[in-house]
Amino acid sequence: MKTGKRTRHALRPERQDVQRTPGVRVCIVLPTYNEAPIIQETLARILKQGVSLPDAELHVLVVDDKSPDGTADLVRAFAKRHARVHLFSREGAHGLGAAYIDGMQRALDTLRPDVIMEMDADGQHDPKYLGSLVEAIRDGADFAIGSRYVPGGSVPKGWGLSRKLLSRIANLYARTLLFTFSVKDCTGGFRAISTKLLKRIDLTALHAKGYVFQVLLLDAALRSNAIVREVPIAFQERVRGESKMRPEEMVKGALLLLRLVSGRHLYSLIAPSPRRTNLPAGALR
Ligand SMILES: Nc1nc2c(ncn2[C@@H]2O[C@H](COP(=O)(O)OP(=O)(O)OP(=O)(O)O)[C@@H](O)[C@H]2O)c(=O)[nH]1
Ligand SMILES: [Mg+2]
Repeated sequence: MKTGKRTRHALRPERQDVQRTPGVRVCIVLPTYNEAPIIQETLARILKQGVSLPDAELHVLVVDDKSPDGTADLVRAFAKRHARVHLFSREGAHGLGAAYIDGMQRALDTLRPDVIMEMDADGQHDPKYLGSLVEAIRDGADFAIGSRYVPGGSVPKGWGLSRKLLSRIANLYARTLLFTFSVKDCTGGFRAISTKLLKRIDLTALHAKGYVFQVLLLDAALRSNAIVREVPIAFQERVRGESKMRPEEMVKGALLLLRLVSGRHLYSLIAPSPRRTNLPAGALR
């Protein structure tokens, strides 16, 4: 992608030295909460698309938080017929971020993927984009974002002005706090991430049970010098089931982000940076 103006988190240019990986294991981590009306259809669409991914072995790990509507039973039944679909039924507290953190760790430990993907189970993320997201990683990116806000990307036509504005404002807020204006979509949840990068990130240190996890994971990736690339997607309307996004969770997420990031900025102001000391550079290592 174009690097645009240099920011503190300016994206590094595409690596020239990266060899295209010959074959990849991809694991989609698919969080679900009350997605019984659509989960089997989503899984079938993913597997159908997976067949056409060149040289890729695609697995799906559904991470369900004891959905009262029986989502897990439907996944279990589906997984009996499809060996590459797996169910992880989480106990205890739920939340999108917590489900991703546990799910990614489970995927890394048990499925040994080269690429981990994030995706919604509710049909809003069209599996037709799986190929371009995986390709972006195979071509040298560490973190590929299915982006609604780059040319060619879009939000659902049915969204009213207030929904569009809310999404834009949330994104602008995140980009400003992260100081990362070269990434256009910081809040979306359709992504491919190289395992190499994920292993450099301490997932348990991301203080995010809820939706703000998406922003904090991107932040952690940028701080690990990830090469980020955005791939345009048309984000679909939810056709069945109900949104779990609650206004109070958005407010809580926004405040948490402010607290974490401003705390960090404050710390970098008061803590001596290597450049401000007169020790030789190597002495601090
Ligand atoms: N395991 C788990 N999954 C969740 C939880 N909350 C949401 N999800 C799943 O995360 C995905 C995204 O949630 P949505 O409620 O659709 O959020 P959204 O797509 O950002 O918002 P809408 O556009 O309003 O649908 C869906 O697959 C949900 O089932 C949770 O607490 N635990
Ligand atoms: Mg949704």
